[in-house]
Amino acid sequence: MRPEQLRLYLVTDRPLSLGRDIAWVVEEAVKGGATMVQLREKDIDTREFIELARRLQPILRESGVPLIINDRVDVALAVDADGVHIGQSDMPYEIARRLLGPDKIIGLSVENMDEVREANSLDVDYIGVSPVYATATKTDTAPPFGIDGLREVVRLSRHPAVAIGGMNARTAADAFATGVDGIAVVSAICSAEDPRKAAEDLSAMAASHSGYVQSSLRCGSFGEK
Ligand code: TZP
Ligand code: MG
Repeated sequence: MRPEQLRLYLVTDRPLSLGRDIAWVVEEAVKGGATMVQLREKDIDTREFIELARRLQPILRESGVPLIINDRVDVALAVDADGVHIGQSDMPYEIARRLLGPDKIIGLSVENMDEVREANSLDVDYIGVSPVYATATKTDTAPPFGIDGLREVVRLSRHPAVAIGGMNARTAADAFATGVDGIAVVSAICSAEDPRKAAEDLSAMAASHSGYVQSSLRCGSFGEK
C-alpha cells in the first residue's frame, strides 16, 4: 500500500446513503477521486456482505482503488479483498495478519496515544485516528482527538495515518495541515446530494495539501504492499 492511497478514503454506510445503491455511491465517489474504499456493514447477513463486496470489486478493480472490509476477516478472505480494517475490540492484529498473509492491507483504529504507541510495535499498514471530531455517524466513540491530538498522533506514529470523524469540506483543510496522509469520510460523501462532486471537492483539498509527502518525512519506512 502506498500512503497516498489513503488520501480520500470512503467508508460506506448504507443507512446514510439516502436510499441509493451503495455501489452507485462508491462508483461516483471513485469517479470524484476517492482513493480507497472500506465496506462497512454493521447489520447484514454474511452472504449479503459477500455479495455486496463482490458487486463493488469490478468497479474498484477498474480504477485500481483498494477494497477494504471492515472487521470481517472471513468476508475479506472469502472475496479476496485487498485488506481489512480492524478496531481495538475486533480480531487481534497478529491473528488477522496470520490469516490474511503478508500482502494484504491491514488498518487499525487507534483511540488514544497509548494505542498509537502500541500500533508502532505492530506491522499494520496504516492507522485510523478515531475520532478526530465527534460525529453523529458513530456515537459510541472514544473522546475526540481534536486537531492538536491528530497532529500529535502524526508526529508519534511510524505508520501512515488517516483521520476519521467529522471530516468534510469545512474540516479537511485543518486535518491535512497536520500532515496526516488522508481523511476517511462517511456522511460527507454517502449523504451528499452529489457524491461525485463531494469527492471531487475533498480530493482537490487533499491534493492542495499534498499530505502524503509528509509520511516520507517521518521516522520509519514503509514496505510496499
Ligand atoms: N469511526 C470513527 S468515527 C466514524 C467511524 C466509522 C464515523 C465517521 O463518520 P463521518 O460521517 O465521516 O463523521
Ligand atoms: Mg470494528
